[in-house]
Amino acid sequence: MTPHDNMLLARHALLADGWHRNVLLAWDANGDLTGVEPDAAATLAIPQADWVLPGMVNLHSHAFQRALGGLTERAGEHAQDSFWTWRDLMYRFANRITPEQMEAVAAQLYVECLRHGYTAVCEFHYLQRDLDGALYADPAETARRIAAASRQAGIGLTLLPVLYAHAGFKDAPLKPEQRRFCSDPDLVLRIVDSLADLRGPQLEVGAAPHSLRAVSQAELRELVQGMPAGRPLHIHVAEQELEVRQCLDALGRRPVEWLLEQGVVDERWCLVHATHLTGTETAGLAASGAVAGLCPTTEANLGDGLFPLAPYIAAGGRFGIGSDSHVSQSPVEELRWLEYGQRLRHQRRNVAASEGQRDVAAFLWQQALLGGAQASGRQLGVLAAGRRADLLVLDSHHPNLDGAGADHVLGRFLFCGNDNLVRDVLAGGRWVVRNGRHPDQDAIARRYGTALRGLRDA
Ligand code: NGQ
Ligand code: ZN
Repeated sequence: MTPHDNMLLARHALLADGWHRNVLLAWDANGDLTGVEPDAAATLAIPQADWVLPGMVNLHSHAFQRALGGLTERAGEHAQDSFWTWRDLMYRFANRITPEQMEAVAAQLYVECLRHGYTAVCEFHYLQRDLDGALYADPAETARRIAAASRQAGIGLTLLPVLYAHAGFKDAPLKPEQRRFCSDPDLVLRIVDSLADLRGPQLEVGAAPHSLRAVSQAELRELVQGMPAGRPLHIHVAEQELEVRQCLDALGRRPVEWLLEQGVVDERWCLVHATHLTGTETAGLAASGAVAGLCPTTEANLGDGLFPLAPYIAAGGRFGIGSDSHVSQSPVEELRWLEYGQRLRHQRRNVAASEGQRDVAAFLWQQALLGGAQASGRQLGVLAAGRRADLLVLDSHHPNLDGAGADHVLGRFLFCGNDNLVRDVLAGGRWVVRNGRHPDQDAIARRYGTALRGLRDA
């Protein structure tokens, strides 16, 4: 290590209150920022960069689904395709993948995420049992595979073992094709406990009741009460209208309405999708302090619907982004489509903004950072001393950024073209992408290719 390997002078860096000039960034061997000083003097020996911003958090991932990307885009011959017909195909795939293949697929995904500007991911991990539905000798076997993949890639991880106990409301028993997901609160809490050795600056462990479809009221309570204090809790909710109708029928309330009434939802929580909300639910979710986990490309791909972003922002609601099924691995695409969905819906422009922040790209990036950081349960999302050293250097020589001023650089980054403008990525104080390349991307891609061929022939 040369003396200045843990420093960077950013000619422009995006801090919590906007762009600052000549920001000297320093971090320690643990991967935490130790100094963030604007208006520093340039020293020749310190590496410099033009545009530096905090790395994005991907707050919702099912890593194994990366291997299904592009394979479910053919219209069925009988029923109209929907979220539910996609889910059948996804289940078939989920019932073939081995732990080795899961690790290879996740490593590939995480490298792609890093290369596009995500420096942390929350893994909503429900494929926990063997192909025949038995527990692995170590019940945390597949969770450890995900953690191993995150280490190979160098991405920060929030690992969320999932409670999945029913096929639907009214305690419907699991279907045979859901045998690999089967868990109860006790098992999830045991897995969480057994993963304690993995916790550290780059890895946190939370838990996730899968959805109100998959978890009863008593099971939800038992899991929440059994979790160590302060750990993140994520849940899928109100993604499809059928789910809302079934919830009304079974529980007499809409999903988010019911969940808020339980009196447990607070800042530890991330409500993933939360697509179908009444005005009262929108205000209630915003007031709870929880994060809405929005996954625009997957929600579009699966035909979910559009989140009521404008009233949610007006109510001060917190949100972040996730790539969920991984039809995209780019935060640019998620944020762009989050905004575009709203423009198409309302026939307006520049929806995601506030009184204090009228620059849509800056609003989206900063808000998704805050929400993502909160949902991750880790110290990140802001370039400030004590937070993780997770940052991106944009390619200032690309024509889209050439001559850009601070007032337009994020607009150009999010709303112009499809080249990847992320040039270098530092995650947890390590340069994991340099000049667009991850040092192990070829070996990881080879293992991914082997896994895919194995899955195809299985
Ligand atoms: C999942 N995906 O857990 O992978 C779900 C499908 C379900 C999304 N919700 C399974 N996008 O919801 O039952
Ligand atoms: Zn999901």
